[in-house]
Amino acid sequence: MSKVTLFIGNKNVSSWSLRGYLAVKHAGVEFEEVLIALRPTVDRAKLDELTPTGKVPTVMHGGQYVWDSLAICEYFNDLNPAISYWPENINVRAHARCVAAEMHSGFVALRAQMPMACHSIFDCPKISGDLKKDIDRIIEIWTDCREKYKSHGPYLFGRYSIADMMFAPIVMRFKSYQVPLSNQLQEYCNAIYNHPDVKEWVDDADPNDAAEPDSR
Ligand SMILES: N[C@@H](CCC(=O)N[C@@H](CS)C(=O)NCC(=O)O)C(=O)O
Repeated sequence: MSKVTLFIGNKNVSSWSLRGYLAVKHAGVEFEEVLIALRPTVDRAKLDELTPTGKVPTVMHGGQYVWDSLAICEYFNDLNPAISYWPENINVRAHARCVAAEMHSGFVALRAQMPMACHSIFDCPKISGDLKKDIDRIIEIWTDCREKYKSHGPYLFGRYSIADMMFAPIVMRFKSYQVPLSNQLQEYCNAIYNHPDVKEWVDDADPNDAAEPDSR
């Protein structure tokens, strides 16, 4: 396979980068990781020089740029037909694609008010308004998935999939902001924290990279 390079932001805070990283790691390929600083200040010159959109995650594979976390997930799924990235059954796969897309395009209040900071623990803020709507919807999605697919494994659709990659940064946020969850959902969160690829990301993350409410 030609060389894979993954451009990411600071691991403690760059939630979109985490999604791209999980997609590349799941493929089991060797890759070079290039950190572009978002903290303490954004290295705008490097972002603009090394990525087509000035954003991370971005992958460079051979001559091909792939930017945007969901496109990176789909690219590695296409490259590795023998590795499961989506559920096999077409209806379950449609469900998984819906919730992954919903995460990718939504939850703006949650992203702004509870920025990811893998190593930090904060007091739970007052959960009301749009933040409450976002959290309630995520709890609804996760509960529905776990009830339907729990007999197939510990992840949203039983086996680990792109849906889990998309929601992994939400699991991090729920831990940091101590969002109360049912036992069933706490078990799901534990499965994500204990996933080897997630653990490796968190272990590498620098706790000194601070979180700010800015929807990263
Ligand atoms: N929709 C994009 C979002 C990418 C994104 O906003 N990345 C943030 C870091 S987590 C970024 O590069 N920010 C730099 C900037 O906008 O200046 C994706 O899914 O990859």
